[in-house]
Amino acid sequence: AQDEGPLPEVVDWKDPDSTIVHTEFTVETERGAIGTSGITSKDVLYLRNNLPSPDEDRVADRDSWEVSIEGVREPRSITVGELKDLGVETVATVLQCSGNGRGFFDHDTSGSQWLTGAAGNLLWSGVPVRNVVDALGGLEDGRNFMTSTGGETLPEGIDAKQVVVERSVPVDHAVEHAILAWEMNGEPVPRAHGGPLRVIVPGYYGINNVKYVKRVSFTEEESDAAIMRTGYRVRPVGVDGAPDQPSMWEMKVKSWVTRPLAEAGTGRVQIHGVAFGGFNALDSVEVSTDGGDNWQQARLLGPDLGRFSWRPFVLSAELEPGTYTVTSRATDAEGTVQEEVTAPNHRGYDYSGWRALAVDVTVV
Ligand code: MSS
Repeated sequence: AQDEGPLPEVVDWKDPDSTIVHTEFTVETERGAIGTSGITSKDVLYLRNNLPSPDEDRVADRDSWEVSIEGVREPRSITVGELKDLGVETVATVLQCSGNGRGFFDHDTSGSQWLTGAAGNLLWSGVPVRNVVDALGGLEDGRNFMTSTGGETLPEGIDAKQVVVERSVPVDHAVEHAILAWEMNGEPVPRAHGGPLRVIVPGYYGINNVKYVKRVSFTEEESDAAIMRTGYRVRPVGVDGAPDQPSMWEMKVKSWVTRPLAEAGTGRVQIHGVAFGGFNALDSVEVSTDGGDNWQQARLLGPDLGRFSWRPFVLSAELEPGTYTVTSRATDAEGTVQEEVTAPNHRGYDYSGWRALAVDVTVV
């Protein structure tokens, strides 16, 4: 893929050689730029914005950023500074855009033609949502969802519901696992990635991880914002989005090879990649060098950073000169195996099929 322009201003500090600029709102990580240490550097992490990020001056005083907490018995606005005294947790999660892999579908899809690089694995620190709920008197009765609203300034003259980034997720999962994060990989969350405060919903697709969050409301119903009601719904090609279709919530089991991608020298070749269980923990990953006829168990690298993290893997293979179709296939802790082919869906969400994710490698 080729850059469609320079890096957008909000991420002009990223590494231009490790990223592919699709649009001013979408920047992808080069497939070979994912390393083997398990955590993705902010310098290569993908960007996906639905709206321009808030201006620098709105986020300059991070601790005074306010988020309104609603649907609890004692609702109120609370600053990041105050949240820091309610508790802290660190979680490693895969952040993956719903549309990651869209470019692998055979049917025409609108939206960025992401290949493998709308995904990263980050360490987030922040306060567990559960602590915030407890501090504000507990949930009001009958709350089924946690609905989070992004803090962007909305374009004028357009119905806010059509453009606002507002997402609902099942309340039980949120109370058990979600955090309100102010730190990413040991630094304040960069503005482009949701600083001063971002909702992190481990195991859920990127869209649910609302950036620069200004409101967290525990609601009876899902949000009626377009992005929730009709957007990010899995539906047959040609069918309109509707609330009764599956929402892009829980991620699937997935893996892909990151190296080598085209050529390798004869002899011992180290085949690298990343694998994750998505909503469930990862169990194992296999690698094939013959397009899926034969599989070998790969070795998981580095520390196990928990259920929602990805794991780099390596297979050391002895390869004679020739051409090899190299791919990987992950299995999650429930025994679900990464799919071979992903069925078409209208918006081209999460292509995870190992056959299309394969790379042809020539050993010379
Ligand atoms: N948030 C907000 N506030 N806004 C926007 O736009 N986007 C989404 C999430 N969140 C948004 C938010 C999406 S869609 C995604 S992926 C993510 O985010 C991304 O991230 P980063 O940091 O990478 O940029 Mo698809 O499913």
